[in-house]
Amino acid sequence: IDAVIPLEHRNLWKKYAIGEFQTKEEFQGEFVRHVETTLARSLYNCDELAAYQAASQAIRDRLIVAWNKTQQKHTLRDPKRIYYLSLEFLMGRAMDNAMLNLNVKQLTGDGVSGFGFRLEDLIEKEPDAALGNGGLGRLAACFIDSLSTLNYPGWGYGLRYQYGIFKQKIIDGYQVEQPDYWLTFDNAWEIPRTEIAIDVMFYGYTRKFTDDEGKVHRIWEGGDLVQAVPYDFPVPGYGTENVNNLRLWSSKPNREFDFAKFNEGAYDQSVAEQQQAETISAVLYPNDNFYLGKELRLKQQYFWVAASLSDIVRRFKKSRRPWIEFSDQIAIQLNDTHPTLAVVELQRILVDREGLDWDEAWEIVTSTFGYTNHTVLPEALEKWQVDLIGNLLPRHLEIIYDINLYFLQDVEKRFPGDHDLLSRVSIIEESNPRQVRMAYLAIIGSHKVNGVAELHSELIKTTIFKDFVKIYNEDKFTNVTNGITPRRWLHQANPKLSKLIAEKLGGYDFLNNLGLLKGLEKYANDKTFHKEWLEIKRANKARLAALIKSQSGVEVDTNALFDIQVKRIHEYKRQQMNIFSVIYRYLQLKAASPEERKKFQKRVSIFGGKSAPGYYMAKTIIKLINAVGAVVNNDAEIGDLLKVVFIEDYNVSKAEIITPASDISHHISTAGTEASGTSNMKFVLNGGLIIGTVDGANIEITREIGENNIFLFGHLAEDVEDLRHSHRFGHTELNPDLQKVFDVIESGLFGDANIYSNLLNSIGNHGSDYYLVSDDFASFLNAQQQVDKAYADQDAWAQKSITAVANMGFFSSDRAINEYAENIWQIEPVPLDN
Ligand code: GPW
Repeated sequence: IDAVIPLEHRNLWKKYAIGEFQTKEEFQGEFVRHVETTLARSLYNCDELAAYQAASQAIRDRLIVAWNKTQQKHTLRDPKRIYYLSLEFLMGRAMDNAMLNLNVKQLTGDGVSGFGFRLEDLIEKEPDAALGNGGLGRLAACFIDSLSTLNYPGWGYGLRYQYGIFKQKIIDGYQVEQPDYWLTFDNAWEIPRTEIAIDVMFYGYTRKFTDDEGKVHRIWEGGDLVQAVPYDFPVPGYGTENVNNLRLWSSKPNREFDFAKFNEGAYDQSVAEQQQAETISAVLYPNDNFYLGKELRLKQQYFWVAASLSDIVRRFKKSRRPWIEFSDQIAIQLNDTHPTLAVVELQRILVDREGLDWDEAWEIVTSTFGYTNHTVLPEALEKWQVDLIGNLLPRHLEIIYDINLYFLQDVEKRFPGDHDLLSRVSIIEESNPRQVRMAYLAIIGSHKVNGVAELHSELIKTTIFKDFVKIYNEDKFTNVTNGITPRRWLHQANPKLSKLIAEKLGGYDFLNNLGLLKGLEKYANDKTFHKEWLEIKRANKARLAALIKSQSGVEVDTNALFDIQVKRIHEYKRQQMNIFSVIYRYLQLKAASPEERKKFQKRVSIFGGKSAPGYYMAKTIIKLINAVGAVVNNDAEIGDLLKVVFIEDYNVSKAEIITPASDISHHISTAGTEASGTSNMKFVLNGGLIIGTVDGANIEITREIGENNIFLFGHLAEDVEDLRHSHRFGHTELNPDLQKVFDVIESGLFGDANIYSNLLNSIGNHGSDYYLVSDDFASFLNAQQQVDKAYADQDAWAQKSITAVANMGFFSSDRAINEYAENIWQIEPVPLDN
């Protein structure tokens, strides 16, 4: 590259290359320039929003310079790259994270205060990039943070939804959804790349033809074209110059869209088509752990997959390597089955467009992809109707049938005569209507399949993918336990705790090497340290109390035990069990004498989370929580002994306030249902203890931090099937304490009892109690008692909390990404220098 650019040009370029601001004054210069030119404003109308925008532009400039260097280095070295395909990236805010990662937060704060602004206020002006539902989307965000921090050459590919996850309002106790149009103001954190538009086809037909050598081909043609335009989001690493890329696609009408109609004067019709094209990337589907077979969602999946693969293949072809080297250069990870069409698309590109033989192409495909499964819940597994795929993507359906044919032929050879096996593992489910089992396609099209916590990875091998373990060898299936980025979830969310830890450990190295937290263990019995530790917790509780007060008007006592459950609302996550136990506590308080009441531990029971708009049962749970709050919080007799709060519109930026403020948090899914959970890790890392079932990553957390430092309860995964069976065939009485709770709900204490009848009937009253609320209730109440007892001894509590934090090193997303890199992707970091 150097050779083709004349020396004089290079020197001139170097002379004017953008310098990076190093001081407060240099930052201020950039700030003023951006207010005046980028925003076209002046000293006299630079409000807080403008100040946020100018500051973010200045920081973005630095990111872009580092981004350019990183990409240039990767182009020259041409290392093996990892592409992480995820329909969700729940990034949250960018500015605070960028300042911390670039180590310019202090000088930026000083810089803006020179103009009379407070940095905290500017940070608050940024809307969350809420392009995800919950854990799966946030995991993708933590993973790309780690990819950058660890200097791996890795890109994320996703969709640039114009509307992220809806905003939740609570009106009269009910969830009301409002659109999240997050792009109202210019977004400094994205770079449009309108010059790289890619055409994506839908519908059309396939045609067979024979070439000169007599070879038969099939091609796809005659469909509608939509353009995919990339927007790049720089992803800075911490403590490194490395800045990777998150490329999100936006749909635009094709350049050559119906000009004929336009000229004929049918403006309206041609514009309608244009709008349809733009619809594809318009909105994130708001379902978590739930599959909905909508055509527009399938269009989103193919649109994103086709654009991403076209981009990846184009980059590969620039290197002029032979196809056989494709998987030496490229690894692609499928974040759940949402991008599984990528398997089919790559096979189509290689066979139909590049002319490779089927087998040669298939070898490349399967050595390129890895598939991560995130759930065993049957209602979450994607199964697209054959006809829907055949209509939208006719050539892909043919390829799916061929993949299935060759796969089943192999199985038949190895297990002759086992026709049950063949129908069980067929990609096509012969139901009415017929369906494509996307998880099976993903397994067959990948060289590695992983679950996201040990128990979960065992469960997929023994339940939903059992037959595939028999067909392939066992080591196609592996585990990579999830992790979280300590940069956002400790350093950014909890600066006080991060600072205290740094003081004890002699620096911030633990943010790049979380195992160093182990060094805190020697302070676990240090009473002076306990005081500092608890004081920070108190300050974080005060920060949350202020948020609660400003949002709901409820005043909470920071001396009370803060008890938190924030996550998507789901029957399997059992917020209903939690609120039932809160009602039980309220009944006990009411029944107690004033003297006895004084012995109760004060609690604030805090809930937050969104329900899918169409999930009736989850919405009922939200209503019940709010109704209980309305009664309890206004009961003068109870006062500060118990408060019940629902924080509306739980999102990443609120999680950054909520997580550090917890004393105890709930991770109480029915055993075997929560694949991993990641908020459990965030809470413990911030010095909160957890009450949890023997499920998902709770199990490994227990192993790391010690069983004395966690409150486990409930039936084990291995017992769940039997219990469900006994519900169906035996007669099971409701747990008597739970019965008391149901009685008071039915008495109308929390409003019209009819509102709750379906919820209660799903558990009692011969309901199936599929999630074992009644079976686990006694053990749950007992665990709550243990929590109260333990909290009464604050030194013993601090000791547990410190010991737990000291042993959380394993749950860094850096560890998870290193495992993926080594065992699945076979990629190496690209060093910074030379
Ligand atoms: F159903 N998860 C999620 F598997 O947040 F696709 N949304 C989803 O739609 C799915 C999974 C899916 C979560 C799991 O529920 C959680 O246990 C896990 O920690 C997280 O994915 C990241 O692996």
